[in-house]
Amino acid sequence: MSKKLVEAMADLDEDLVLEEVKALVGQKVPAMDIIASLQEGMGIVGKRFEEKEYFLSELIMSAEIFNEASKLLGDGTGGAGNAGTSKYGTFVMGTIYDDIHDIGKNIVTTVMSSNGFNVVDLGVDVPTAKYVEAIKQYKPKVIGISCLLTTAFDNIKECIQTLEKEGLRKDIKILIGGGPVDEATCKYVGADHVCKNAQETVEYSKKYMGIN
Ligand code: B12
Repeated sequence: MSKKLVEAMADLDEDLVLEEVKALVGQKVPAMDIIASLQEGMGIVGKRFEEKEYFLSELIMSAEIFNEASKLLGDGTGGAGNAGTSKYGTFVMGTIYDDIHDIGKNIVTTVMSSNGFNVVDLGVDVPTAKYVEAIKQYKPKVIGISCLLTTAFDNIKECIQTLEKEGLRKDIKILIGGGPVDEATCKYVGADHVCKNAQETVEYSKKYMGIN
């Protein structure tokens, strides 16, 4: 973890963030480690927002800085999937309805894609019907639901209950993730597993699909 990068991200010092990311890339620090520092900094931004030290404009700025920094990491973050060209099973991913946060979702989809999964990215604010449709169409082995808002936990729950009612739950694993999501959330919404980052998502999915 780069303390300098965490602090620069938390302080929304764009020049310093970009400078530090470039330096870390130059030192061959893995993209995932750089993302972990940026994510930690975003967590502090969130806390400052909660404490009313930061406002919505700062949240928006943090997302812009994160996206600029991600561009320096090449294939490590951002962007959509590669449906149809992969060697492993299909992973369908979206951010649950009423929630438009997509930075973490994009990192997970890109990392899954670059690890050989066939990724179908449904975008943000995804209604249950879209998950239902995608599962019927793409027959994924694993689906991911991203959620950054505690107020949207009930939406995940509703979505999973609907998948069960429609008989679509049997052969798939449902992963959830996003800042405030934890084991208790996983139990509450009825998901199979919670992942804290993209690498964990890759490892869990490979294990489930029997890939070494
Ligand atoms: C940036 C940001 C925004 C940006 C989002 C831009 C974008 N394009 O995504 C903007 C400005 C739009 C925004 C808006 C809002 N936000 Co906001 N936002 C954040 C902030 C600061 C960072 C989120 C982020 O991108 N983190 C970095 C990424 C990399 O981390 P991540 O998402 O957790 O993803 C990683 C893992 O969790 C995991 N992962 C993520 N998803 C998934 C899914 C699966 C399946 C798996 C396996 C893994 C996985 O892998 C990722 C990579 O490691 C957080 C603070 C925080 N602590 O998270 C608040 C935060 C989430 N926001 C919050 C709030 C309140 C809002 C608003 C309601 C504010 C408002 N008053 O309008 C709106 C809601 C809009 C909506 N309807 O969705 C609150 C939520 C509080 C709560 N209890 O629910 C937070 C926690 C801030 C706070 N502490 O108060 N926000």
